[in-house]
Amino acid sequence: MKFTSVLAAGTAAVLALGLTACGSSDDGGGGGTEDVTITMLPKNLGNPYFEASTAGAEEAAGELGATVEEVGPDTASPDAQVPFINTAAQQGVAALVVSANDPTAIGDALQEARDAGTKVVTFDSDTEPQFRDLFVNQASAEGIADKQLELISDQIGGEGEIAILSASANATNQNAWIALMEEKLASDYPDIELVETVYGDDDDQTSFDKTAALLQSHPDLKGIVSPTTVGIAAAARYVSTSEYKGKVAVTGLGTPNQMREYVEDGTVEAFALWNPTDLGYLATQAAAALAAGDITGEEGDTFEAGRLGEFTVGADGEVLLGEPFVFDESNIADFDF
Ligand code: RAM
Repeated sequence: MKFTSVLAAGTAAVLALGLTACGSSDDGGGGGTEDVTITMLPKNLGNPYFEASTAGAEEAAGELGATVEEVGPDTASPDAQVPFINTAAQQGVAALVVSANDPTAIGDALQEARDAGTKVVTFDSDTEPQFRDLFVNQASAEGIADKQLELISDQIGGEGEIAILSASANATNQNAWIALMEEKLASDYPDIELVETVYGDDDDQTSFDKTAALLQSHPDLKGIVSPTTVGIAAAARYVSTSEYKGKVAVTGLGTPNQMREYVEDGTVEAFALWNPTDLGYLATQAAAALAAGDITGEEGDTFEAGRLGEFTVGADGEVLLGEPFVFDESNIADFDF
């Protein structure tokens, strides 16, 4: 897939993901989105993935007349987000948009915020469903798991030892993808053996060190799957200047801006992701629709999400952005996030 250079990268990404601009306006029956206050709470600060999702949140808020403030912890530990949730509730913000570091550890804090009238949207990494009004999911967990297995299998010739370098040990999103990858490996990839799963905590240095340790402990390792943008970038950086370059495949989920140099230098053949800017944009549109009373989060509710068009709430209060997209040498220059 190729795009002309006159297209803005964000637009190119939207087109690549099969999403069309629509420009429709909020026509719901609620009180309007103007002056709605939204707190954006990523897993941790300093991760370019979440910087992109917050940029999408700000874009949506600008269109809606709402305001967004991003806050968050430095580390992606299970309950590090609790004080930020408490503060948002005390401030009486209309909606909280959060990527959870743990499915339950922030549950009580979220419930208190909801009792105080704040709508809660999880995006990227969910909590258990009872703690939030909606989950804006980037792609189906099965689709994300399958895509990463296809990539690693292709890159190691369908056989050999692989390891997983994940984010934090409690992350809802990575753990769901890993569980599905384990199941699918057992049923569909009999010649690939998952020898170890390690956790880099979405911290660059920890992920880098865990990569080194994996390669030392498993001399026959043929590939590393890292379902986190922080992990895959750190693994690729380690491998790119090591004896393993060209011998050990690195794939998983990455941002094009962080991975470009490793695709161009041949360390990485291909990896996947969705558009995190669109994800933040959609989550903010959903939060504003809830806050304005246009939707309640019931299955079947529909809302207009600006340039992304209309979305419908599915089972368990889930809204789906789209499908994962594969980046490789042929298209990586076309993206800027
Ligand atoms: C990291 C985070 C995020 C995840 C991406 C793929 O940025 O762990 O939650 O969705 O990777």
